Amino acid sequence: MVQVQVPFRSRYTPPPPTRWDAWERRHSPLGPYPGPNRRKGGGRLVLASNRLPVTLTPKPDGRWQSSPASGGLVSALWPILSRRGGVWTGWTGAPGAGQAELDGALESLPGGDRCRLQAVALTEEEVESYYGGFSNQVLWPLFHGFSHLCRPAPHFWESYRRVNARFADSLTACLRWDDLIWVQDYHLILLGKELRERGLDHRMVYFLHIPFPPLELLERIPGHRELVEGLLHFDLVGFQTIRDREHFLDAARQLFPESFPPESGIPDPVLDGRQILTGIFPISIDFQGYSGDAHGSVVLALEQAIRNQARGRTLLLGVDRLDYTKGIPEKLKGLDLALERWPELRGSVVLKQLVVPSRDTVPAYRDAKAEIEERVDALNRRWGTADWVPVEYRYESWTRAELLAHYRAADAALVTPLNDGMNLVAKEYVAANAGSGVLILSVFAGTAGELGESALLVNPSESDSVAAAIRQAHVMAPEERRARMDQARNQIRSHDVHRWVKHFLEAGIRIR
Ligand code: ADQ
Repeated sequence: MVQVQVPFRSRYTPPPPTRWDAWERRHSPLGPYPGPNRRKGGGRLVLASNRLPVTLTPKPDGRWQSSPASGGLVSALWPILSRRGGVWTGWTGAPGAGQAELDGALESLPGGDRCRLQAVALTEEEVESYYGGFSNQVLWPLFHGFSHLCRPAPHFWESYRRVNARFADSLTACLRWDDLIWVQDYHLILLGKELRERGLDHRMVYFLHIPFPPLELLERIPGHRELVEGLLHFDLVGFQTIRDREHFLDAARQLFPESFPPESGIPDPVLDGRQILTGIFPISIDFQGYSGDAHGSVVLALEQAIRNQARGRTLLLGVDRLDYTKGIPEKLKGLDLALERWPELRGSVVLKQLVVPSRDTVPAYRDAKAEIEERVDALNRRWGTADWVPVEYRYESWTRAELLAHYRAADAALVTPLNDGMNLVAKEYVAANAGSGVLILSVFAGTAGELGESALLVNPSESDSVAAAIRQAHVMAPEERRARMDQARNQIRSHDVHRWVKHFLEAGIRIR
C-alpha cells in the first residue's frame, strides 16, 4: 500500500509574519513601535554607569539624603538627557538598600519629566565582590598594567556577571524601541551581551574611560575571552587613545579571528553579521565652566590666601585621587632628587599635594596611602627647615572653589600618573589657570596626546626627568610659560566635553 503523506494543517491560521510582528510590537513592553522609518537610536538616551550622578545616604529618620555628583561627564550629559529625554541607570552608592526603597527615594528627587534616574540595587556582598572585587581588584589594576596587584577571588567573576545581568534586566524594563543605549566604563563590559541575549536589537554604544591592556596581560584573568566578546556586542566601542584601541583590536583579532573577515576591508570586527565600529574619543572637561568659575569672587579671595601662604615661593600643585596608578610616590622621588641636585630650589619651592580619599577599603589603596605618607615624612625630615616645609600634604576632599583657587595659584601642576586613561586634572588646571602656570605631565597620561607639546613631558618612573622638569618650571621665562599655556588652553577650549559627547553620539547614531 502506498502511504500518502498529508501535510499537517493546523486548525488555526497564523497571522502572516509581518502582521504578527506588528501586533507583537504594539503590545511589547518596549511600547508602541515608532515605525521602520524612525531612525534607530534617534530616540531617548539611556545611560548605564556603575554610579548614578547622585549618591543616596540613609538618614537617622529613615529617609534618604541625596548628594548630586558634579563631574564633567554629568554636566555634559545632563543637558542632553533633558533635551532628548532619557533614563540614567546605576547604583546609588547605598549598599544593601532594597529596590523599592531606592525607587521611592529617587522618585522624590526634583528632576524633569523627560529624564529620570533608575537605581540598580546591590547587596553588600555584591558591592564587595562585583565593585570592590572584580572591578577594582582585578580589572582596574590589570587594565592599568599593575597585574601584580590583581587579587581575583573565585566568586568575583560570577558576581560581576550577575550584576551586569541585573543592569540588563533593569534597562530592559524601561526601554523603548528607538532608544540609544550608552554604557560607561569597565564595570559594565558584559552589559551589551546581556542585552542582546534578551533579544534587544537596539543601537548600543560603549566608552572605556581607562586604558585597554595588551592581550598578554588580559589573558592572566578569568573571563578574559568573555570580556572581549562582551565588547563585540556593542555597535560602537570608544577608547581614550590610539594605543587602547589597538590593544583591543589586537586582542579581538587573536581571540575571535572569525570576526575579522578579510573581505570586509576595514580593521573593525563583525559579529553575527553586525559591523562594529571602534573609535578614539579623548574625553575632556567643561572648559567654559572651569575657566568661568575660576573668576568668581570666592575663588579669587582663596587664591590670594594661598599665594600669601606660599610667601613668594614657587608653588607646585598635585591633585590626585588616592590610587597607585597616579604616581604620587614617583612625584615625591622626583622632588627629592631636584632638591638634592639644585640647592637653589631649597626653600624656594613648595609642593602642595592633595590626595582625595578613594576606595580605601581595598588593601592596595591602604598600602598606597601608607607609602605616600612615609615618603612625605621622609622628604620633609630630610629637607625641611624651621620656616619651610617642602611638601604640604592633604588627605581630604576640596570644594570646587578650593580646587579652582589652587589651580589658579599654582605656578606648576605635577600630573605624573604611571598609567592613566586620560587625566582630567591636567585639563582642569589648564582651563582654570588663566595665568602662566606650567603643566608637568606624564607621557603615560592619555592627556599627553593633546597637551604633549605645551606641557613639560616626563617619565614618572625616571626621577631624573621629573626633577629636571621641576627645575625647568621654576626657572622658565614668563614669555615661554605664557606661550605654552595659551597653546594648551586653545586645545582644551576647542576640544571640550560637550564636543566629546556630540562626536561620540553622532558616531553612535551614524553606524549601521
Ligand atoms: P579618575 O581616575 O578619577 O578618572 P581623573 O581624570 O584625574 O581621574 O579625574 C579625577 C576627577 O576628580 C577630576 O575631575 C577632579 O577635579 C576630581 N576631583 C579632584 N579633587 C576632588 C575633590 N576634592 N572632590 C571632588 N572631585 C575632585 C577616570 C580615569 C581617567 C579619566 C577619567 C574620565 O582613570 O583616566 O580621565 O576617568 O574619563
